[in-house]
Amino acid sequence: MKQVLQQFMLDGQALSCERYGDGHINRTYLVTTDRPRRYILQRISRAAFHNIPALMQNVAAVTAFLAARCEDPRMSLHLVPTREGGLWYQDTAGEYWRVYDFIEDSICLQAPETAEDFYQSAVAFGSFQRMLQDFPADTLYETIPAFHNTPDRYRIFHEKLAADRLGRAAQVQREIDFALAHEDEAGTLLRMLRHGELPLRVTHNDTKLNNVMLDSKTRKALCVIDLDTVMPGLVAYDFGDSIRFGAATAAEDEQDLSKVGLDLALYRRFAEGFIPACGTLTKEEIETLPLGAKLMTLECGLRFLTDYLDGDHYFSVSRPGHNLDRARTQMKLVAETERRWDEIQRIIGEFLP
Ligand code: ADP
Ligand code: GN1
Ligand code: MG
Repeated sequence: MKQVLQQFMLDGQALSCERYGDGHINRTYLVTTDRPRRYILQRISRAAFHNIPALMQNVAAVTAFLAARCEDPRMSLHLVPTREGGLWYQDTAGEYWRVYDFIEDSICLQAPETAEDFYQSAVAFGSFQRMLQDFPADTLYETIPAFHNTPDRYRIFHEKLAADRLGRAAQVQREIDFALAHEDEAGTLLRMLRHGELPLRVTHNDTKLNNVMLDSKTRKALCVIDLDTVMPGLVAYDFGDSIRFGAATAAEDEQDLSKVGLDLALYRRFAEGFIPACGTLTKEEIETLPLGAKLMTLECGLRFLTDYLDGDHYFSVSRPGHNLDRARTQMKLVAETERRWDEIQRIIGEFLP
């Protein structure tokens, strides 16, 4: 790791470099130095991203755009260049590395401790979306093509199911049946987009609570992180993915499904923060937020199940059956969303113009 760190313009000598955080995609390290400065070092996932130089151009453009609009430097991510002035370093094994300033005096939560924490994350993601309204969307490279194209996720699921490389399908017939029973509705948002009923915006696309930092003293929203999937998308994706993760009553990988439900007070609190912070949303955009929550949860469950069938190549796992446990919580959440659909619609209805 020393050799990797030497490539970057760090302030001072690196003293330690340890695994950090709970992301499922990149390999993240916290770097301390002999100065007060700390850094985040990341090995960018080659399983997830197939053109990392183009991804890094996106990240550099988005961070520069946001930094110009935020008065506090802790409010946007800051990339540390390599000694040659580059955005990343590629090692002899072909792995790509990047370094960010560590966002000091901040917290990153795996679940909201209070409804106010979740509200603050909603303000952060809504403001992020609003600030990027003037970003030139056509300059963004699509880091993961068809990322939230749920029908395309089904296409891949069918492929992996047919291959059944590890012979796992027979043991997960219930989950497969659940996925298949929901396939018909997977294309609803994309159909609306195609018919011109919803605008394409620049969205974050991975709005988990642990992709936002809150100020540890004020506990106010500070900075949105994990910008690898910033691409054109629908506002319902960002609303939906936040609800999927943060309004759930249990962790994404909870094994006791009786604990997995949807907290509608948190759902409402998120809407209260997110919708006004986005600025101008159309009536149709607001109306599709509940569907965004349902489809993002369905899609995520399907992706976990697909990765389980394929041998756990994509998401980091730390125990056997981890992706299957995750798929099960998402499916339970979809079922809960359906059971409470009228209440959910009513809540969002209160925000219609
Ligand atoms: P992944 O794509 O694997 O989720 P992230 O970029 O989200 O990777 O980073 C993983 C975790 O590392 C985050 O959830 C957060 O806890 C921490 N982290 C990432 N960047 C920073 C930063 N600049 N300052 C402080 N913590 C960070
Ligand atoms: C991944 O990178 P991370 O852990 O913030 C994934 C998201 C999933 C999420 C499920 C690039 O997010 O799409 O919703 O796991 N990111 C990518 O927890 O695939
Ligand atoms: Mg992350």
